[in-house]
Amino acid sequence: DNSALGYSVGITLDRFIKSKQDDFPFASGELSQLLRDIALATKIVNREINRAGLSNIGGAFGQTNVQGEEQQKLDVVANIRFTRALTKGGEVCAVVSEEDDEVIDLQNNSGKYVVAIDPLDGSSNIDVNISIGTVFSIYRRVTPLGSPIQPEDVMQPGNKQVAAGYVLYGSSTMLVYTTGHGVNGFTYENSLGEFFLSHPDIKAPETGNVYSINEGLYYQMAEGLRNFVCDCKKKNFSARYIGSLVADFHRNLLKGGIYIYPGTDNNPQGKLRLLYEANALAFIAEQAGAKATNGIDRILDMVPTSLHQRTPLIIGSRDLVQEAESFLNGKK
Ligand code: AHM
Ligand code: MG
Repeated sequence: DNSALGYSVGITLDRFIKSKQDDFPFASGELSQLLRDIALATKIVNREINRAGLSNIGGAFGQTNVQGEEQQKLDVVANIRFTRALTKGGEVCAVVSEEDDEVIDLQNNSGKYVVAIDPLDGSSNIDVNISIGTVFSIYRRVTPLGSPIQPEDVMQPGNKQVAAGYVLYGSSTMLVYTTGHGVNGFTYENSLGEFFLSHPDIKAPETGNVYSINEGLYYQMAEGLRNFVCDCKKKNFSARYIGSLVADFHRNLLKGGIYIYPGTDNNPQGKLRLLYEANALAFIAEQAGAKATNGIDRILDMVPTSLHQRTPLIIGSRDLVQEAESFLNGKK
């Protein structure tokens, strides 16, 4: 029962977005519409994911297309679905996607917003029926409406995000997002085809006893982080690592814990991407009272220098992130 929080029970995502829009009568409603566009694409992608295991026997289900072509990979399908929704919606002028080397210029110079997206994250888990996710960031363009998009429209630091969210395709499908006024989570009801507010005003625990890191990288990471990992073990923390960023992040956000993707000897900037992975989750983390750093700087203050730039990521419960930073910087 959410009534104590001022929400009626059973509020749908559409209604929730509308109720927030009503707080800003002079706003144009384009951001609200953009969020709805993303939610609709999410439902389509969710349907494709649910069918994924059937794709090899697709012929029997009429799923091979008329040309008899092989099914496209799910991450490619998700990319097409999201870019199509963003193109048709009309609020967006440019998209940065993990699946595309270059910025996608939607040739819509009246679009106010720029979207950075990882349409389907957790590639190693896609084929094996394990939780995967979508991550997105929304920025307002900085150059004048009506003019062609410029690099500065897409290369904005995370602290300029106007909204960010993720979708977790897990045992249930959830959409979690922020517009800078707290974090709210919605769970998908399959038979009704609707997201319902299930996790209003998410607040992350200040600490926790879960650490999430690919320990296979142990001998390649900084000594300070190794010491932090050892400290977690000494404290009898639980190790939990799905290998899908959204799923690992979501668990730690709700239950308390820390996720680390470190820089390594071979990859000093780690693996994760600043523009469409780290920034969105950092914004959500901070809005929920958690923290995100690259070990030196706040993620949200990093000024991007390239589209697909990587960054080490330490994210999660406030106290644990501070602790990891102290170890990393040799203060412990
Ligand atoms: P991807 O964009 O190729 O899917 O890679 C990102 C994923 C994250 O979801 C996950 O946290 C990380 O890679 C896992 O990497 P590793 O297998 O090196 O631990
Ligand atoms: Mg990814």
